[in-house]
Amino acid sequence: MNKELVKKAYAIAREQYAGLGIDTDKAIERLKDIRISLHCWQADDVGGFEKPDAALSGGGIQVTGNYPGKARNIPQLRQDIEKVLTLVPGRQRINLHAIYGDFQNQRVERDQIELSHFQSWIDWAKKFGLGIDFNPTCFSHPYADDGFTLSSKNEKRRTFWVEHVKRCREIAAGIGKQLNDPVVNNIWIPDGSKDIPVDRFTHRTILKRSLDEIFAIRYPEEYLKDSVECKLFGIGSEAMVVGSHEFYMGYAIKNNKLLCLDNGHFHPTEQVGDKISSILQYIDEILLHVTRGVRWDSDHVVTFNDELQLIAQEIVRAEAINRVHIGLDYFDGSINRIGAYVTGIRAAQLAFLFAFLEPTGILKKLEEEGKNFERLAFLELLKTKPFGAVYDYYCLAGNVPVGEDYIAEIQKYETDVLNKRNL
Ligand code: RNT
Ligand code: ZN
Repeated sequence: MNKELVKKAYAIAREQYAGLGIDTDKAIERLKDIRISLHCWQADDVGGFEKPDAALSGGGIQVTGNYPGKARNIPQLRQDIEKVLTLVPGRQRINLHAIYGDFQNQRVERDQIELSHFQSWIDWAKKFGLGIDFNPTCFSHPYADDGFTLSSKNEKRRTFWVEHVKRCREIAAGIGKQLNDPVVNNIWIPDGSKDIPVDRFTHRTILKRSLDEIFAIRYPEEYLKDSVECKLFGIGSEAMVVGSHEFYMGYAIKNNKLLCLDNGHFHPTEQVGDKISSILQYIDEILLHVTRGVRWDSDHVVTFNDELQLIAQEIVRAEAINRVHIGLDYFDGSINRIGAYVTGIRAAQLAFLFAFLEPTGILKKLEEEGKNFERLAFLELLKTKPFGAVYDYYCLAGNVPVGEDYIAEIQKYETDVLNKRNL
């Protein structure tokens, strides 16, 4: 993109927004503070680096597509993320799953993992100024093949998973200490049943007990933040998911935990954006798993759609940016995976920028005066204001490709790097 044109367009946008009482420079400053946690699992379809390979299974999640160039080892995955970082403005975080440890081609059972397996990630993250977040991996494992982990009635299996998650917390706290930056450790388990169960109650009682055991150890909040993620249904858990919204919301409120809201984990007509202002009345901080469901929890690449806009608007309107951690959670193996990352990250950033550029004061006043046509008209007009020019300028200032220029960069990476991986 022509730099002078980007600057000119920004100058006009700045004037237009100033007319609405919005300072675009300030909006860009606010956007700089938004750190997005990049889910490492988009680069390799949730494969990880365990030996032997943990084939995605027993997890209530599914990746489709077989686009060439998938990262097959840690150097490749890091190389991909490093590329991504050159194509998006701002500073980000990296979100690791336990199966992505640096196991040096050795078999390390999940109840044996240690901080040392993640040391090379910590060193790498430091080099790139990235924060880290973490996730226990309670799926893709023989002990998850009957669909139950932390809520299992099989005590041997249950204690195995309790130990795994305990170790993940210890690792996460260790990472947080080394980086001097809290790590969000998010617990999602696939537990549930395909067909109508008769004993939901006991599974939920067991899950509660497992979580109590896991959280019995306290770690300093400056190093670790614990989060729990609910789900409505998954593949193979259509009839009941043990860790439902009610379950985890109750648990998080009672035990002072973060609640993770994955916007693919609700009924398609529910809006996560609407839930935020309710949950924030009772819970200090939330974690977002930003995704895009198409008809179901399909985890398509995030786009700048109504759902994402509402989520960002509601956070900004509630002045709750400091209480929200933003992570991405999608996996599309049918397109260039680096392109999937960058498109989704940019969409998430754009949603927050759009929210920062809203004249909320004017809109609130109209609402309080009962001028609801005017409110609606205003909201519609905002959709065609030149926020794209502001985002382009942010990219220019951040020294990353502006607009469609990033597409060519990814095409080049595909030719130079990704396609060579298949030889
Ligand atoms: C699955 C959950 C969970 C996973 C990751 C890989 O439905 O959304 O967050 O996607 O842990
Ligand atoms: Zn999720």
